[in-house]
Amino acid sequence: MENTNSRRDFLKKSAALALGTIAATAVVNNTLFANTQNTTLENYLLPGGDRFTLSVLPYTYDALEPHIDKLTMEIHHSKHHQAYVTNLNKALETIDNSILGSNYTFENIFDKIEKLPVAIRNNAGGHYNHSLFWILMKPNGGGQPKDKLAAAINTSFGSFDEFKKKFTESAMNRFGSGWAWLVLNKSKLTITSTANQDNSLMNVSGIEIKGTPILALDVWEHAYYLKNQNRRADYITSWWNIVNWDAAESLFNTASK
Ligand code: MN3
Repeated sequence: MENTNSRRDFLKKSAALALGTIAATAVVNNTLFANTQNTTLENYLLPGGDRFTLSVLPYTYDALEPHIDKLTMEIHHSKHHQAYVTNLNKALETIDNSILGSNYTFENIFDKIEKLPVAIRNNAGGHYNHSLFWILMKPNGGGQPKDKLAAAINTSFGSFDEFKKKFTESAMNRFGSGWAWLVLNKSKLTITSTANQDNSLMNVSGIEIKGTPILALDVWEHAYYLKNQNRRADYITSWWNIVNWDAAESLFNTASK
């Protein structure tokens, strides 16, 4: 019992620490969930009590229609994402505490990922990546970023159209299942992609570009197959209409501080 209690205590502490370390989400707490019931970041992306938890989306399952259909959103969130959360919690029960110590934040998990079982790599990645993916979409999104992110994209890629073209190519060229990313590393914006549920925060070989995610696109078939079948290009075209540039801007501003 003592172990259980102390584990719960340190997870609570690590949740508080993570608020500072997963900088990407700090602003999200105050803005993106403002109109939802489940407004706390702790409920969304961090361990709740002694468990990671799946939070509700900041919009309804049909809110992204016609670009992403209701059934896809429902299965993607309530089945696929839930499975990553469930399996992450199971996998964390099996590990030697000397690896993560008392710090169960994503930052620490991703930093030690090479020493952890592959189930943690897949499921912590799955949980984190999807949590970002949801907040980086919104009804009536799309268009272009404004302010500092727009300027940084122009500096890095020449123009928004050139950025969009390169990001789309990266998402199209990811063979099999994975993600396309815009990441920030030392004030440099880069487009990259990762396989499976890997991401650019993971400290492990095979991650080409390290950095803080600013934009995330899931290109697993489960993200589009019901509506688009094999047509990934159509899904990506649709996705540009629902990108939440306010969220991306928040992530960029936090990461570039
Ligand atoms: Mn997915």
